This record gives sequence, structure tokens and C-alpha cells, in this order.
Amino acid sequence: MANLILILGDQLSPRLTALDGADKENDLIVMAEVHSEASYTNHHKKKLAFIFSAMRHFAQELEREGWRVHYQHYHPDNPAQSLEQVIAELAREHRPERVITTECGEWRLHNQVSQWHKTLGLNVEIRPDTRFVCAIDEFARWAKGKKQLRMEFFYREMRKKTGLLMTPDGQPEGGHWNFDADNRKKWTGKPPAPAPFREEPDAITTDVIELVNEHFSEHFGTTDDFHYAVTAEQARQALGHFVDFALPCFGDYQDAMSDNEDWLFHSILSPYLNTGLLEPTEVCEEAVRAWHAGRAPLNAVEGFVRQVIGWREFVRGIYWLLMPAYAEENRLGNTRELPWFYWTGDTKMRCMHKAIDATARNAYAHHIQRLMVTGNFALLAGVKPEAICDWYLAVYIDAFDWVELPNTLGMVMHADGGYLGSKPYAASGKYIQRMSDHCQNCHYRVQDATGDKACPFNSLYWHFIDRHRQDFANNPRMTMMYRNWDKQAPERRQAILARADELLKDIENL
Ligand code: FAD
Ligand code: DLZ
Repeated sequence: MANLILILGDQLSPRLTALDGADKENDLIVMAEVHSEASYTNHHKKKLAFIFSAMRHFAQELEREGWRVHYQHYHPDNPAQSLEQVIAELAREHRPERVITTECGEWRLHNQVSQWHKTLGLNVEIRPDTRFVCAIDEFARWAKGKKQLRMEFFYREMRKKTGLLMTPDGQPEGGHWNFDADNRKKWTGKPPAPAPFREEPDAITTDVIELVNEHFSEHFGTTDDFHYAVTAEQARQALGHFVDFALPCFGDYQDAMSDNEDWLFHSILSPYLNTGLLEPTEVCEEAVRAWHAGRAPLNAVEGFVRQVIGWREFVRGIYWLLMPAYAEENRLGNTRELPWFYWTGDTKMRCMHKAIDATARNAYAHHIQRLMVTGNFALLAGVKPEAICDWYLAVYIDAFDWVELPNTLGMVMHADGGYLGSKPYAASGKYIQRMSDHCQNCHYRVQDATGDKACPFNSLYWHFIDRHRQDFANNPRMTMMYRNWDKQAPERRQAILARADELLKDIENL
């Protein structure tokens, strides 16, 4: 036996570096469904079903290509309950020259694998993950010496590097790097939002769903109506579906929310990008082709490309630059536990109910729901970063620490002191009213900040502004909020703060 090649559940890509130069005759690929990975957080049932099914399909493809694959199916009584135990067992049996793997997406597991040469006494080779546009050390070089890191400048570098939406003489297509100003429309039902891509469960997915329902019945969410793609080929069809039906409106309604539509014009490609079924440049090139063919406008295509080679790469760079200390950050000193309604959706706040209910059904909510509804509420209420981060890590099908943590801890909770965002994304109910139709069906009155029926986001917003004066009053992007707050009559301010205090005391019953 030559080498054991370990492929993780989010590394389902035939061009994974761990496979470079491998010997189909002698090397053994190892893939394992293990308790430790399936239970390090309360993973949504659909996330478990997606990952196990995609892993099984990928293992089958490798075997069809002539690879030798050792695949462990999940069972609670398996002797090997962690990846380390799986490798230890196989190493005893096969005496490999080396264990080869590609660097893990999460610091937690990366830290374990980095110790295997000691804990298992094996030669372990960890190769870089080349499925990103920006390598970890390249990001560190870009960040070096900068006082503040801004996504926009990083994104321009990535545009130049990839040539995406660049003219032959090195200028951004359309004369601007960013068309976000065109992308803030409220959606009022027209044009109709397309149905999401659907792939009906095959025999493998059906087996996995049964397994999840049997062994992970206590986990969040449901496996009902599972329709995600589980192979690279199906994921490419999902990409085609997005480009044909949603991309043309992606930009216009990128920040919109709806009481009736879960997916709007979003791509729903993050699960496939994050597990290796699709590659970032591949999805961007497809979108750019649609623009060249006149099938999608520039504001939509640029917006999409920015999310993928801008935000996605930027948050990964920050994660690896700052971990493990980053996960401990709590600069606003929050202490509150996560309200229980995050797990049940049982709240009278319509926007929160809708976002959490969609999350439980689909293991998906789009970016604005994550940022401006469930995230915004946690920020305003002062929830502990670790509690809200764990929620996001558990409930979304695309959630892996490297992408979830900077988005939640940094972008939403501002717990890193502004490393990721120059100002907190705190907003009152007015923002939710402007971008959605939730408020018209809500128990609370969005126009009120005081009184029993006043929208909780309103008084909590001012409470947040007031209690964090020391943190933000000198931030030029927050000056206007403090001016607005300070010019309100003292009695009014007192009444708003009193309403917020009441809400915080009774937070489980909102
Ligand atoms: P679209 O809206 O269609 O965007 C296209 C693609 O751009 C996405 O597929 C994704 O790959 C990328 N993208 C967009 N925004 C971001 C971003 N802020 N960071 C990284 N990539 C981005 N995304 C994850 O992939 N995993 C997570 O665990 C995750 N957790 C988040 C937690 C919070 C609190 C917030 C505010 C955002 C989080 N995001 C996360 C980012 C974003 O919400 C999702 O990528 C997006 O909703 C996925 O749906 P989509 O594929 O339809 O995205
Ligand atoms: C998320 C996940 C789950 C739920 N299960 C497995 C598993 O059983 N086996 C595996 O190899 N990977 C799994 N994964 C993905 C890993 O947790 C992921 O590779 C690490 O978090 C690093 O990003």
C-alpha cells in the first residue's frame, strides 16, 4: 500500500490537490461519515442529508473512474467515530507510506489533522486548497500593513486577477467596479420569482434521508421536501437554472424580502460551492457569458460576481488570517443567551418568524434575512457571539466555520471591532418595512417605537445606539444616528429605552 488519501465531506472535487499525482492502482481514497463531524453542532437535518448524499455520490463517481475507495457509512455503533479513528484503523491495516489530504476548511479540524503525525505517528502531507481564487498566504500578503481591510479594494484585485468583467485594457466593464446603487429595489410580486431548481431524491438520497431521520431525529429542521442537487452534474444544472431564470433580476432584488417567497432571485449555489461540487470561477464565468449574450444586465452579473470572488474570498481570507483568536472576539461585551424562538420560529415578529420558518424547512434563508433580520435582532438584543454563531453554523446547508464565522461574528455582530465592516449593520423596523412586505402582516406596528404593539426592532435599535455610544460615537459613519438620537426629546428617549428594557426582560415572549 502506498498512500491513504483522505477526502472530507466538503472536498468533493475531482481536482482536489490531495488527488494530484495519486496512483489509482495502489493508493486508497478514504471517505467516512463519522459521528464527530455530524455532531459538532446541531446540523440541520437537510444539511446532514445533503453532505452524506453528496459524499456517497462522489465516492461512487471515483470508483467509476477506477479509484480504490474505502467509504464508511454512518452508523452510531461504528468502531471509528472520528476521522482520526478511521485513519488510525486503516493505517494499522494498510501501513501506508503517507496520509495525504487537502487543508481543511475549518480551523477546528485543521488543528486536529495537523497533529496526526504526532498522535498517530504517521507521515501526514497537507496540501493547499486551490479551489479558491485567493490563496491563504496571498490574502495575508494583501492584508499586511493595512490598518483596515475593505472588501471593495480586495474585490478589485480579484477582478484584475481573474479578468472577470474586465475590458482588454484593464478597466472594469461598464466603467464602474460596483453597481450596488442599482440593487436596492423592493419586490412587490412582479416579475414573479422563479421556482428553485429541484432534484428529486434518488435511491442514495432516500437512504440517507432515512438514516438522518433515524439517527439524528433530535437535530434541527426537517428532511421533508429535500430537493437539493447532490452531484456536480446536478449542481451545474442548478447553475444553469439560476442563470436562465433568476440572474436577470438578481441585482435589482438582491436586498428584497418577501412574506411569500423563500428564495426570490438568489442563486442557491452556496451549498455546491462550499462542498466542491461547483467552483467559484466556473459560476462567475457562466454569469458573465449570460451578460455577453444579452441574457442578464451588468448590475446583476457584477453583483453576483462580487459576492463570489469578493465577499466569499474576503471572509475566507479574514478567517485564516485571524483564527483561532477570532472566534473568541466579543468587543461589544454581549452576554445574552440566544432566545429560544430562534429554534422554533415561535415569535410574533413576522420577519423573524418568516426567516426562521424558512430556515427550518429549507436549511436556507437568503443573505438579507440572515443579515438584516435574524442577525440584526441578535445584534440589537446583545446576544453572545458564540451563541448566535453556533446557531448559524447549525441551521444552514452552506454553513462551514470559515464562511459562517466572519459573516456572523464580524459582519453581523461587529464583535471584531469593525475588522470586517466599517459600521454595524444595525437597523430599525423601518429598513425591514422598506425592503419587504412583512410589516403589513405583523402583530407589531412598525411605525411605533413605544407602546405594547411597537415593533421591537425600533426601540431595540435606539437602545443599541444608546448603550454603545462609547463604541460608535466617534465612527464618522454613525455620526448621523447619534445626531438623530440626541435631538429627540429626553422624555421620548426615556420612553423608548424603557420599552426596549421591557422587551429585553421578556425576550422569550416577543
Ligand atoms: P446568492 O445571494 O445567490 O449569492 C451568490 C453567492 O455569493 C453565494 O452562493 C455565496 O457563495 C456568495 N456569497 C454571497 N454573500 C456572501 C458572504 N457574505 N460571504 C460569503 N459568501 C457570500 N454563506 C455561506 O456560504 N455559508 C455560511 O455559513 C454563511 N453564513 C452567513 C451568516 C450570516 C450571519 C450572514 C449575514 C451571511 C452568511 N453567509 C454564508 C453569506 C450569504 O448569506 C450566503 O452565502 C447566501 O445567502 C447563500 O445563498 P445563495 O447561494 O442563494 O447566495
Ligand atoms: C459537515 C460535515 C458533516 C456533517 N459530516 C461529515 C462527515 O461525516 N465526514 C466528513 O468527512 N465531513 C463531514 N462534514 C464536513 C466536515 O465537517 C468539513 O470537512 C470540516 O468542517 C472542514 O471544513
